[in-house]
Amino acid sequence: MSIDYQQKIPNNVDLAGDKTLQRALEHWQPEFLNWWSDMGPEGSHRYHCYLRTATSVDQAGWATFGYVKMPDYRWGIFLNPREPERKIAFGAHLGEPVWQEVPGEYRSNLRRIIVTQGDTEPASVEQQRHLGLTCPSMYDLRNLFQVNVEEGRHLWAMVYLLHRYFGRDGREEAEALLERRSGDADNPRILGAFNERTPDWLAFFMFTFFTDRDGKFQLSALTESAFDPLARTTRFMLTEEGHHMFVGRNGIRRIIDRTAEVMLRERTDNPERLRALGVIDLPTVQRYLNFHASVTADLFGADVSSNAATFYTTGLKGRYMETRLKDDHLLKEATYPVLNASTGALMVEQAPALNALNERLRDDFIEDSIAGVEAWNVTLKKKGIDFNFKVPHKAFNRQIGSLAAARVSPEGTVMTADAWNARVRDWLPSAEDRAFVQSLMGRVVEPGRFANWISPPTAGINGQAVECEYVRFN
Ligand code: BYC
Repeated sequence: MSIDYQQKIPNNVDLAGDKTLQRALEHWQPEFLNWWSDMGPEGSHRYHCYLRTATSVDQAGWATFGYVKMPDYRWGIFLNPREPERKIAFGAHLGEPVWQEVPGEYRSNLRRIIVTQGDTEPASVEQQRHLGLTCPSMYDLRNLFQVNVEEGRHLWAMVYLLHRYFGRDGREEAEALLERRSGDADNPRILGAFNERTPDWLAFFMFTFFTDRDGKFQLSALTESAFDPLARTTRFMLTEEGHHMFVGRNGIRRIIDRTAEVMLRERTDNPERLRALGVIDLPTVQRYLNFHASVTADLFGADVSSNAATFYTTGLKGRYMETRLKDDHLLKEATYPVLNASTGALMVEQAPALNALNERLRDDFIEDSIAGVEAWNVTLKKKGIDFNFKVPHKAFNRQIGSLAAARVSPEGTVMTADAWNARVRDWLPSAEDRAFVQSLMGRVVEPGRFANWISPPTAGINGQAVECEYVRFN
């Protein structure tokens, strides 16, 4: 179904057929635009940017490219088409038709999941709002803006569900989504990683590599939901998420590529010398990686969680690739391994699989992250550079769940707090590391030019040249 862009709010949910809902969302729209003006990408309001906008959810139309004045981006509401025969794939309602309305008894849990998901979207825009001022190229600036507008659209996706299915409570929650602020002491965003700063482009690429990957796994789990409108909207969000992870994966690869080039030319791996030459030494990249991987691992919640068990049993949130898994989809008798560090060493314990669903999703995420990082190692190996990036052990630097009580090295050794603190500068970015990376951040915006610390991409966006004028400053 094609999307009607003549409407105030582009949508494929027949908003015009529900005047009350349409009015409520048209009331929220200016509040969203005010928030975007205050908290969206700094200085971007007059720019015209080469962006993709969804014009339909099918293959042909979901990515239409053209220049768009940034605040005029058409944030809209797009759900994947309904599959009339779709059945619930897990939990107590296994085999029953999926729900088109919210069952009263699950209302509060479902609202909580949707609010938590929705909260991450504006949070990430807030975290990234200053990055345009220090972009390494016009190509990267465009990618940042693409990510930002789509996170804005993902907020719209959750706000639609809140308004459409949760009445007054939903409308209040939709307003609160525009009131919380990333990092605010009094009214912070809900989840930890979304209150961290994203102060530089290395952090941005790590965020899009790891934290958007949490998005991939959480959204995938929600595409299995028995609440069909949530499943259909997250399915479409996932198509957009792919580009965000591409930005991270490719951004880091280009940083590594550039550093490797200078290492080979100068025949050195000395971090001080490399820094003096204006590129980011690989151990610093690894420390950023350790930080973002561990903060993102926390986003999956506690390793043993009764919430997770309830969400699954009641059909609200499934596992990654639920319908492809070959088991009973009830998990009443099953167990799943979790780690316990209380004895001073990491011990594997079997927990009830239902309670360990956060851990399972975290494990799926880690496996996917390792595969992504391996691709960077292949790049280095091809160049003959002996350096291996590693995803830290999942118990490293945790703040959520039972492992938060333990101090564990990136290799997985349990340590005393003193011993851990003595090594932390080797593992996590220090203030000096961050200051150094910050010192490289200057604004490069001439088409086709790139900052010294990053290689150009191998291809432009949507078949355009790398030198294309992706952003017109006007
Ligand atoms: N920080 O039983 P637990 C994305 C809280 S990213 C702070 O484990 P549960 C994106 C928890 O709320 C995807 N608090 O919780 C990426 C609970 O609090 P209460 C976002 C945390 O419910 C990039 C308590 O600790 N989507 O899309 O099983 C850019 C007990 O924990 C944290 C979702 O997350 C934390 N990290 O699991 C833009 C999906 N972790 O109730 C976008 C929706 C836990 O005791 N959310 N807590 O006060 C969920 O499914 C679940 O809420 C969670 C938590 C998996 C996050």
